[in-house]
Amino acid sequence: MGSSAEKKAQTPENFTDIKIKAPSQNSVGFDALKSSVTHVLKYTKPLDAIKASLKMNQKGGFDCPGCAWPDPDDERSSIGEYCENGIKAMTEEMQNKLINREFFANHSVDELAELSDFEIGKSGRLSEPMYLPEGATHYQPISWEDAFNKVATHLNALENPDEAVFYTSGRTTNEAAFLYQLFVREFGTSNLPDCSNMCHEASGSALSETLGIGKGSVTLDDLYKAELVMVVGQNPGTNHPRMLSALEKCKNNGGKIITVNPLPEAGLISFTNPQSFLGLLKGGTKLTDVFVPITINGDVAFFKALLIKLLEKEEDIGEVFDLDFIKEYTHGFDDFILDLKTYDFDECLQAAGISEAVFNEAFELILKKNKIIICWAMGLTQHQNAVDNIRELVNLLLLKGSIGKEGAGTCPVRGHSNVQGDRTVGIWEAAPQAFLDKIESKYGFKPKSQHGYSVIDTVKAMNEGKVKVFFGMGGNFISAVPDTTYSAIGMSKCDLTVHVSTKLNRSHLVTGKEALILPCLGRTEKDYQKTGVQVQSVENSMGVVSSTKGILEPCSSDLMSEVAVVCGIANATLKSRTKIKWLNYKDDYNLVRDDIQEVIEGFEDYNNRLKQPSGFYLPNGARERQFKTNTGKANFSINKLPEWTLKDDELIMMTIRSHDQFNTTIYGLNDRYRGIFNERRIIFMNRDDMASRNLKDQQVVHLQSEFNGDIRQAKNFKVVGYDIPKNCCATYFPETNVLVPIDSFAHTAKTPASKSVVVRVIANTAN
Ligand SMILES: Nc1nc2c(c(=O)[nH]1)N[C@H]1C(S)=C(S)[C@@H](COP(=O)(O)OP(=O)(O)OC[C@H]3O[C@@H](n4cnc5c(=O)[nH]c(N)nc54)[C@H](O)[C@@H]3O)O[C@H]1N2
Ligand SMILES: Nc1nc2c(c(=O)[nH]1)N[C@H]1C(S)=C(S)[C@@H](COP(=O)(O)OP(=O)(O)OC[C@H]3O[C@@H](n4cnc5c(=O)[nH]c(N)nc54)[C@H](O)[C@@H]3O)O[C@H]1N2
Ligand code: SF4
Ligand SMILES: [Mo]
Repeated sequence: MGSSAEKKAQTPENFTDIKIKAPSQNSVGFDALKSSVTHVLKYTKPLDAIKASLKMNQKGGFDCPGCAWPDPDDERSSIGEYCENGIKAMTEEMQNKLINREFFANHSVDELAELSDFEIGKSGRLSEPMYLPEGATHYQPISWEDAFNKVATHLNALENPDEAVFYTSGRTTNEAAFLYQLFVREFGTSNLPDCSNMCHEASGSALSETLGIGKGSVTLDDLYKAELVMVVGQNPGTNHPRMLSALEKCKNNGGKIITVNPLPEAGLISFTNPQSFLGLLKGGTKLTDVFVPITINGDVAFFKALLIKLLEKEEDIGEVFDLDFIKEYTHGFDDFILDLKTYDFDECLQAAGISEAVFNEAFELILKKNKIIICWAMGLTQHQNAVDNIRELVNLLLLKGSIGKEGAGTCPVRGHSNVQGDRTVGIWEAAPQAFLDKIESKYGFKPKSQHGYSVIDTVKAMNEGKVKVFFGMGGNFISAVPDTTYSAIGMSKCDLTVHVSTKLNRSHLVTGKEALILPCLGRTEKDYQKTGVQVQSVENSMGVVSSTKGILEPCSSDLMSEVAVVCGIANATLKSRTKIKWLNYKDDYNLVRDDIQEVIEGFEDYNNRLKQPSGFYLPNGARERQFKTNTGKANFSINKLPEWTLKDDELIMMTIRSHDQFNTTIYGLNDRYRGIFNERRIIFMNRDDMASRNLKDQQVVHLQSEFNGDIRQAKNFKVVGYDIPKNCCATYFPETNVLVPIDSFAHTAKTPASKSVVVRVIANTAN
């Protein structure tokens, strides 16, 4: 009998010898160049890396496998359109080591599970399909055909198609994602959870309701032209580094920046553009004009305080609100104002945890500006009241008429490089009926209308024994989802777990009774099919669809493209009952795009328009002031302050990314900007909170979270005194996912509340 699923799902609790320095005041510059070069030399063939980097994010090249930040529409830098973390994402995929049958013969699943996520990732690229039979300790090789038949046999043996779940992570291209959801719907379920459920789902939900489109409204050009950009709950210096160049351009054009974050993140305070020689000499541009050190989940309170004061000024002196816009384009203004008047400014300020002086500085910047962009990411979406957070910032934009005009609007900054595109082409457990009707009329089968499982629903259904087959198209489900122990128990109840992956990860080790690893091509690699090397497409955070084409030879001849995997499995599973010629698509991806253009609005002439060097914009109603909401107008909304009652010994914890990881892929053990080196098991704490608990720097503690009476525990973290508001603390994801309660999620959007986990810090008396 091997280790339990719960144990295998845990990251090891040992320390790696921490070094601490003062946090940086500046981002990028020479250190970033140094870090990328070190990475390239250590893990790849440097010549390939240079060749690939010159094609990354270039017209006709491949799309960076990192985040979803857009590329400029017009000119692209010839030195390179990428950042330090783009290079790391690329080199992670291009590793010079391969994982093959010998590797798996030499290492049992239990043994691999004892490695850290960093070590697992550095084992190399998956290079051939592998199978873990029931009761076996080691994975063994399997042919592609047998693997497809195994999946088909399991799927066809289910009593009900809803006993299968098909997860997607956001790297999957439009072509693969469209076919995947088509297969799943023809198979008979809408169980299509995706990483978006844990990410920007709350943004989609709030924006659809208020502005009629679940995506942001701005373009890159708008950012350059904004008078004011607010960056709220986002750490672009690490997670969307090239956004800093856009912010720099905005500043050079006279724009101002307000940053709202519990942490003074280096990237936002000041930035040295590595592609600007002058910038390197000058030592950087100061980006943030006003830093608002908000308490975790204090955002509704902060925005309300702003709204209250704006209303006062409007009533006093006028010309603060855009009354013409409000009259012509919005709904619910009077009710919104009535409700706003019931709130007390001082209470809001206190709940936001900021001083009146800081508030006034931010307020003065906002008061006179009419071209405002608000950017946000996980700091707003991963709370129980995440949808309120976003609806409240929309209220501010509506009062200012800051939507649907140049230099103004909403900018939810998306995570994975094609997470937005996946949703556009139908990866959605709650797809709109109009989309399902289109599928029916095109393909002649009736997709299930009833909504399927989201991520949270999936984990619960697994635990209830309702899921027999889990299929993951990319991603690392077990490490990404909340409540690791509970989730691992659920996963182990499945009969078959399947992962289409480029790299080994913990989800391959926490399995159902049987498991399959299906290795696929990455973005950088050429996708050879019958009609030649295939082009695919992706959509970035600003709704631009562009092509991506790999340029390197595949790292192994036994890899398949995601498209080919979907076609193979669909063909093996649906056999004669399908209405679709699955195998044709894999020979020629143009055929997939022909279908997409028939089913999804905005993709007219897809194949031709994809040839345009910068791609094409998808339609966006909010950008045109056409609000496709239930009222036909942009809706004001009424949002309450969250109610927090922390007990004396409790803190609110946010689980965040270090500078050296891409989600669950750990590039290295440093968090350079925050001054942490060679350690991930740390907790950032306010020094007063440390003093009141008698905790010293680097002291070892255990963390406990309590939710609805259940206690969850994570052992061994080193305390790091940091510039973070009182009663707040921060740890890295995924080490502390074990503490995030499965039932703590955003109302209506079900995004896990992984930025507001109530914890107790318990000194380890053994040290
Ligand atoms: N290099 C790299 N790039 C990435 C990723 C990666 O892991 N590594 N991940 C990708 C993905 S999938 C995503 S979704 C994005 C994530 O991008 P981010 O959302 O920037 O990532 P997080 O580290 O989760 O950071 C959240 C930020 O919100 C702040 N914050 C936390 N709670 C609150 C709050 O209550 N209020 C406010 N105002 N701020 C708060 C934190 O201090 C932190 O600065 O990045 C994408 N890009
Ligand atoms: N506590 C806490 N939990 C979180 C978050 C948080 O902030 N805090 N953030 C959440 C967010 S925003 C997100 S998006 C999720 C991320 O959840 P996921 O998307 O599931 O996780 P990743 O770590 O991005 O997935 C990495 C794996 O994807 C595979 N992969 C990489 N490239 C490709 C490819 O091109 N094709 C295929 N098929 N596979 C590939 C590799 O095998 C790699 O191991 O995690 C969420 N979980
Ligand atoms: S900003 Fe994001 S998409 Fe652009 S190069 Fe960096 S990681 Fe890649
Ligand atoms: Mo994400």
